[in-house]
Amino acid sequence: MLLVSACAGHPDGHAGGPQGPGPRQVSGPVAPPTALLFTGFDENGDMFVSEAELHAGLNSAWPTFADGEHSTSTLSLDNWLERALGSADTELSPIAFDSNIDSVISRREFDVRFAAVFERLDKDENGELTRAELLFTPARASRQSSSQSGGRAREGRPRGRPQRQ
Ligand SMILES: [Ca+2]
Ligand SMILES: [Ca+2]
Ligand SMILES: [Ca+2]
Repeated sequence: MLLVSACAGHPDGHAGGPQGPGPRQVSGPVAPPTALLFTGFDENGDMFVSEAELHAGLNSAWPTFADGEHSTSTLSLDNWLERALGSADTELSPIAFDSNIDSVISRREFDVRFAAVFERLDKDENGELTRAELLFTPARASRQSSSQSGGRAREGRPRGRPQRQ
């Protein structure tokens, strides 16, 4: 099934090539899906995302997808997250939001989850996110001990998109 396009044109055959199908090496910092969403909250354009801007952003986002004023279905949230993040994200998955596991996301659960993510990203704890704080520098291919940030013990995770399930 994967062979369908291989015989289409090119008699000189570009099959394979030196680069191969492996994952692309990323050497510099990258913006994770969360960063895409958070930078969009920077309403005054000063390149920082303050807590006030986060709340304002969540306030305006909520009615665009939620089924109700105070709660929403996980499906609606999931659809919105997909648009907002452009990719699945374990930290901002519907499951991560639903802290009481009732399959409904309350407005409070929504806010609490984002506040937690904001706090984690705000490394210097000054109440606003810089672009630098939103970036993520992938660990080198070599194994690194996670002694530095002391945060999540998730080393050995396969490269590529993070998935919990
Ligand atoms: Ca700002
Ligand atoms: Ca819930
Ligand atoms: Ca900060």
